Amino acid sequence: MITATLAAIALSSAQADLVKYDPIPFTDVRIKDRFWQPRQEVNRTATVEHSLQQLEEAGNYLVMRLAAEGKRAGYKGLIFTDSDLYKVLEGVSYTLATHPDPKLDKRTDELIALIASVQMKDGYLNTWHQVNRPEGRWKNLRDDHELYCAGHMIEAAVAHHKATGKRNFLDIAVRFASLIDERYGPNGEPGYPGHPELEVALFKLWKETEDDRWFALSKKMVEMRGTHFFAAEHKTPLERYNGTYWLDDVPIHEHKEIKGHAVRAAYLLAGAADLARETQDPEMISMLNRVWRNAIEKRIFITGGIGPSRSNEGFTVDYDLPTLTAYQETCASIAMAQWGQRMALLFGDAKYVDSVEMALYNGMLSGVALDGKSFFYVNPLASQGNHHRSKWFTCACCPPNVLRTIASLGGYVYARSNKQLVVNLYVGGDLNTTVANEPMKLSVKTDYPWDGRISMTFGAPSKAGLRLRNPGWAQGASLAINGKKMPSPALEKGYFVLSGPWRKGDTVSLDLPMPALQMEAHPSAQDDRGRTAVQRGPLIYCAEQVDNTSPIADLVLPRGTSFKPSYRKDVLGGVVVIDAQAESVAPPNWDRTLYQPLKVAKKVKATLVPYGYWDNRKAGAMEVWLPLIPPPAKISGPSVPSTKG
Ligand code: FUB
Ligand code: ZN
Repeated sequence: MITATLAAIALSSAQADLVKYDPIPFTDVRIKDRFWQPRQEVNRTATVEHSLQQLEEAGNYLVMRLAAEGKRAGYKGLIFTDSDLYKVLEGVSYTLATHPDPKLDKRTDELIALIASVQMKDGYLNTWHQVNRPEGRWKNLRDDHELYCAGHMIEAAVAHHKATGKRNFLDIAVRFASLIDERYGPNGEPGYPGHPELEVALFKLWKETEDDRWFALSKKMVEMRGTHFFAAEHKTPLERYNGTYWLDDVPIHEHKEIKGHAVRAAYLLAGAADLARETQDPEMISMLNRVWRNAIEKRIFITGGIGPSRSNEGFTVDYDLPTLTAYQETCASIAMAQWGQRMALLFGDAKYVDSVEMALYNGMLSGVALDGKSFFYVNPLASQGNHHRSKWFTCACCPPNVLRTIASLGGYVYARSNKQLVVNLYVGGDLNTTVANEPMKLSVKTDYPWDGRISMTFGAPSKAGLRLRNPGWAQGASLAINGKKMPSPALEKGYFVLSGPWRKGDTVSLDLPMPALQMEAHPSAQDDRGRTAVQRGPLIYCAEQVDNTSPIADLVLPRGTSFKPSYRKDVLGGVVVIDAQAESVAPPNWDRTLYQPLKVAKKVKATLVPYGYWDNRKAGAMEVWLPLIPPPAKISGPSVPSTKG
């Protein structure tokens, strides 16, 4: 009895933690800075066209035509190829929302008409199955990605509806969702996607249409997970079933770690966070907290991405954070940002935004070249000079994911409660929205993340309070209102809390000191042991061969060395470069030598650039984690015999 009472108290305290901020849509945020604006511009003017062309070359339109014509041969692409087209259309819709473009709008409508022509009478739509194996429809939810593609279609359709007000895409999505609902909804048979994604998509569809069917369907998909449906589907005896890869190993409420396939895991957790926001299910809330802690304390790369291993595109064990072989799929960084964003809104705690920021400014950004036309799928933290971006991929999930994320980036910047504006990211530009049923106009001047000074000026009077994120990396932030320093501003859950009212022209200035920090990893992270990474603000830096005369492998960055950051217009389109006092120690040659004088380290300057910008110039080695002292030489040859016989 006492135990039950204690459990009830613990559960209701989980609910009490919920704050539930609402996101402010990216369409209310105009980005005008030196960091994101150029990226958004390239995204809109280069990546969109590039992607539409790559879809043509990859066969995405061809397979739509084949399916529309009822053809049964000639398919090109993977089983989830439709999702690439949908993600591109989602990204395109976001650009249409901020930059109306009649030509692009027409092209989009033509593609939507093509998609409509594929849809079967009952609402089904999946080119791979329609062409290759119509009889295999819904037979293998674990692997066949029908529900995953449906999810991406729904997200795209919602984005298109919001951007254009047209229903042409939304109607297709609703028809398909209705079919899925009839089959797998609350009154249907068991089943959930092998690759989560549909869960978050249905949530968006619910918000857009206010049709509760989509909420109930998403809820079922999240809550049923872990009932070993895939074992039943594949007739795998339970004693031989390991559902970890699909997060189907334990009931959803019981997860303790982030595990399995990285993108699947973070998309599912994002869906669970959406659901917990509505149901306030204390066990779901506890699970989210537990798994978040495991992710942040033991499994995330310093660059904000997740998933160390190529073999399962996902997780292995705690602290497995390799550098050269880090997988860190671009989609996984994006998925992490999506999950973190939902956690931040749900719990109203700035610590979640720290992770969102790291994922967006590092892991995600490295996924795309500065010209917006080539991409990383895998994002290692070290390279011997042979890892480069590609124009597209056979498995092309990452490029369109970057496209849609950059196009809608403004959506991560602000949130609101019924009486406060929450500033999560510091991005120069204008906010034009409503908070507490009043207009909220803010003009933000900053050179963040190159500089930590931010000045926010109200363009209209407002009674709303302000919550300004004090990033986890920022020590000694200072705040001023209309030039008058606030001696000790209140900090709550990582936010500086300021109350209104504000007059038009009032200015709040925040100064976040941004020294270059030498970071170290938990000693259990073997690959980072004895090494240091450099972080300045939210940016992780790396040494690239092109900037350095010493071979990258010989560079040593001693503890407490000095750093000189400077904005360099001529480097990578304009970035803050960090010059560091480093040493260079070439590995000794041990051929036929047992002893030799210790090599004297040469003092050298090492030049570091933001990780998100690497591999945009001459190919060469790259390293995020540099040694603090010369690492022991790798040796080959006979080892010392054991004295124990
Ligand atoms: O399975 C669809 C996508 O392809 C996943 O999200 C990526 O990891 C890649 O495997
Ligand atoms: Zn991907």
